[in-house]
Amino acid sequence: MSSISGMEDDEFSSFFESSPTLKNKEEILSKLNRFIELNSSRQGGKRIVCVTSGGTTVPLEQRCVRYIDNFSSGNRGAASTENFVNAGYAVIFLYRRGTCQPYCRSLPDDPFLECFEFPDAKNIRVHASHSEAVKMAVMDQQAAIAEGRLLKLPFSTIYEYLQMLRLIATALKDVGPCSMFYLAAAVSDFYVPWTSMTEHKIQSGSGPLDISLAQVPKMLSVLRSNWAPKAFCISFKLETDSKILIEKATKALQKYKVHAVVANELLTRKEEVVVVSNSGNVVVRRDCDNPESIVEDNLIHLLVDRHSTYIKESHT
Ligand code: 9Z3
Repeated sequence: MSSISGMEDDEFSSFFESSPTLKNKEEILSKLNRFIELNSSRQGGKRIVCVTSGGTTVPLEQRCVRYIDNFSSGNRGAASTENFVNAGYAVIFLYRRGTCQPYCRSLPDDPFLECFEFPDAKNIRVHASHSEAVKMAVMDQQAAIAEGRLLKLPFSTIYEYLQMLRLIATALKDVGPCSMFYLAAAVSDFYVPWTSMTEHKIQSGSGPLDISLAQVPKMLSVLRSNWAPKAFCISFKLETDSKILIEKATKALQKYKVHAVVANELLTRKEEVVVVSNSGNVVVRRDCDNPESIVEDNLIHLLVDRHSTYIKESHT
């Protein structure tokens, strides 16, 4: 008889077997191992968090022209990464190419075009109005990377995302309870299996398009049961209908046995989230009196506390 996690393993094996191979797998692995080695050898042992950020794409053609996307600007992941680094964590930032990056919040949307000016043909300089923001962004990001506290790994497709997440989880296995997964990426629920995908661009001449999407195997189950069973694991639940949000988050908590589910509604996600866990639901808000404050400041504070308790309990 196959167990539930056995069935999930089978689903994942066939998902991975039919996935296009991850480009730069060896390079990613060597960066990851170096980063984890450096951080685990720090005095007192270092906490390492994998922050996922941005949406995964589902290609419709192997030589992809069209794809389905999942909404996420990457703001949550980027801001949370900064907060984790400030709290002393080493962060593996697994992000969708082109989405928000840590330390870039105060920069304009199009930094290259808006931040710089040419006093003459040979020189380029930062516009005075942006110089403080650019200085801070560059200094903070360079410091985090130079000190080995930030490793940035980009993905685009659901295939890349799941393969990279598995690599990270497997590499973090020995870090045990000191590792954390903070899964803020918006992950596709449905996809076109690579083997049944057309190679060339779909032609529009033959009328309406019918596509059949398969269900993406439930990554959370296998992450919890096999890939990183000792890690502290936080997942996210996004809904647009506030009436079902908490119920769906509670179901996810029970089903996947994660340590907490951060429930958020699309329209209010920057103002408040609800942390749903076995110890009850906690509403976390942005500090309204401070215009600089973001909800991630209070959220990461709470999760770091919970992680500390988890580490202590794991040692007893
Ligand atoms: C989230 O719920 C994130 O908080 C947001 C952040 C994507 C809303 P932004 O990137 O937004 O700052 O613009 N992420 C998880 C979304 C998701 O797809 N969750 C799945 C679900 O709700 C479970 S993995 O079913």
